[in-house]
Amino acid sequence: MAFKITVLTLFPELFPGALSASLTGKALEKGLWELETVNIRDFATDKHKTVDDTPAGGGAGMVMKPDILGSAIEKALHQSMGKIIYLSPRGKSLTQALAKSLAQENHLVLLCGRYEGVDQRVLDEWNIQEISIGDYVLTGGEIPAYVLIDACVRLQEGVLGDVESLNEESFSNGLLEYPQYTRPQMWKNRQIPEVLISGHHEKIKHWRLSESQKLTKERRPDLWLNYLSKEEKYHEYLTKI
Ligand code: 4GY
Repeated sequence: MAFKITVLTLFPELFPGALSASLTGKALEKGLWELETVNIRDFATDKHKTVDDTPAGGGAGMVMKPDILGSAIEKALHQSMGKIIYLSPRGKSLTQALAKSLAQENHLVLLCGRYEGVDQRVLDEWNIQEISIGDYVLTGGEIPAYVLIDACVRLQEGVLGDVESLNEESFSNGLLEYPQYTRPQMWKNRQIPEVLISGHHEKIKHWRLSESQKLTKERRPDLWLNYLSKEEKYHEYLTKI
């Protein structure tokens, strides 16, 4: 059964959007994943198609109405107990590990908020998991939905070619990617590092690992400490005494 994504949004025209290009687009055409959009506005019941209202207790902006969202969610869940996710800066961080776990679900239902967000009772009613793509505030959940979908779709079987699949190891080892080069060998007086044209595969492997470690140490001390504790703490300890 193909990996199914249902996006609940006020802007269904944004999908598949960027996801129709390249590997994710090819995979969609091949039926390796399935995309369904539900237009939240279709469930509005008044003649103005109202989907939002002012916040209880006062304050700026508008809140998405629970009754309308509830109908949209019930439609999305017809015949499938999909996992519902709300994209929000309050959520737990989207990591490669979380993407791997979500990629194993059969059906994800992604709720995209706008304005000040959705009525809390909707999140409580379905015990909806909140996921954040990072510590910044966007105008809606649609771009975070692209991000989550892309991260999960590329993990589906058959989406990446063999060559790209091998490369998958890189973030999974907890380190940042080593620098990549291609021809020409000399460009603007800059050479490709000698070792990479040596044809010496062991030396290349060692160079890449050490570049990955150096970059991770410099740029992402958080990842570096985690890497050390997982794979090297014991070794580090032995060499220091
Ligand atoms: N950051 N990670 C994010 C976001 C927009 C108003 C609630 C984020 O996931 N989502 O900034 N979302 C807001 C827009 C409703 C979500």
